Amino acid sequence: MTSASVFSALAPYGWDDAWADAFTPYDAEGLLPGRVIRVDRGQCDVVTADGLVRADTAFVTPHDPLRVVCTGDWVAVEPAGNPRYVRTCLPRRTAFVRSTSSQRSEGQILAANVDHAVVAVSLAVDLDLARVERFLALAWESGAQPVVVLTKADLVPDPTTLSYLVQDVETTAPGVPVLPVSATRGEGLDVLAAVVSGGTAVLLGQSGAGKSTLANALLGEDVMEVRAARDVDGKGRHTTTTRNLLALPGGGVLIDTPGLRGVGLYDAESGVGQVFSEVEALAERCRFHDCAHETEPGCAVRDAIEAGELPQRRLESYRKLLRENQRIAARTDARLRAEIRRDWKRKGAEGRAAMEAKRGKWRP
Ligand SMILES: Nc1nc2c(ncn2[C@@H]2O[C@H](COP(=O)(O)OP(=O)(O)OP(=O)(O)O)[C@@H](O)[C@H]2O)c(=O)[nH]1
Ligand SMILES: [Mg+2]
Ligand SMILES: [Zn+2]
Repeated sequence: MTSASVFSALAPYGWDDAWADAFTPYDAEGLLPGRVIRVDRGQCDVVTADGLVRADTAFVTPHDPLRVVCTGDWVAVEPAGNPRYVRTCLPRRTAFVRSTSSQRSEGQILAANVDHAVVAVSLAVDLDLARVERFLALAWESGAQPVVVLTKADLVPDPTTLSYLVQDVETTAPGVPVLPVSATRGEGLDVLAAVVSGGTAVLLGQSGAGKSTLANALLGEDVMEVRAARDVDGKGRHTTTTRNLLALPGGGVLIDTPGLRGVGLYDAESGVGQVFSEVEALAERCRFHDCAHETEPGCAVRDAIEAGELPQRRLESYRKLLRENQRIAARTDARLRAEIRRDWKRKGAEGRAAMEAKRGKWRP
């Protein structure tokens, strides 16, 4: 396969010179480059210059859940065989990771090599700013640029109300564009199409937020299944069940994901810092370096709250997410330490067995 034909086939999926460079050693082995568009129980669909290939991921299923093949990954696939195996996964540029549940400390990777994390928030239900902050912390942490889209803007016909809602989210999301959109009326879609045309975007948000409807609107055809209209928001079962990568006609790549009820933070300290950048900027002006913004004199954060410049809710939310992140980090540390101890024990046992075998004492 010539590199020109690989480029023309894969450029719509985000292939570029840097990926081609990273792939050089695998090219020499005769493997095919491709992008994972869906993962499903040990199998994945990979778009290659040869067309769509169903490949087995048994080769590249490590113990570390953050290194399992995921939608958006660039991989090297065997040119033939039944089944065909994914032989390696190229190092990721970015990765969106959440913790699997609040009880466990394992991370789950939701999408790889994403440039824009588009957080879909439905205007059909009350805004939950704390949830938006949580999504944004993980989005920043992933290395992608976050964008908030307020979906179903047609359900808020009063422009003043809509602009207040946008402002509320904007104060919650410093440095993040907030875009009201309506898939039914088309408002905001041109701006969103322009944003996502520059690379790979992932759509994230609660079930029923309208992610797949947006994906279809951007695609210009009904590729993704959409929930029945009477089953309006939230409660029902998820309509989208796998993460799907789609090449957009106007350029760019979109990953539609199943709705997330919530996202647990996973090692997201710098992401949290970015979501609350105005709080952290204020904190730098506190008299004490380790100010807890409680009763300390000369606290710039409390001053800003009293002056009405910083909502009290923001400070509380900031503290809550920082604490949650520390808990997760501590648990991850504890888990890693336990794994290391287990490893030592195993090595110790193996060493003893080997020695005893040498001395002729060991019985299998
Ligand atoms: N009024 C209005 N309804 C919309 C709009 N976009 C989506 N909806 C409706 O919202 C419902 C949910 O849309 P989906 O696109 O399936 O939501 P989703 O976020 O993909 O949901 P999951 O796949 O379960 O995560 C559907 O009934 C849509 O018709 C919009 O712009 N305006
Ligand atoms: Mg969907
Ligand atoms: Zn302070």
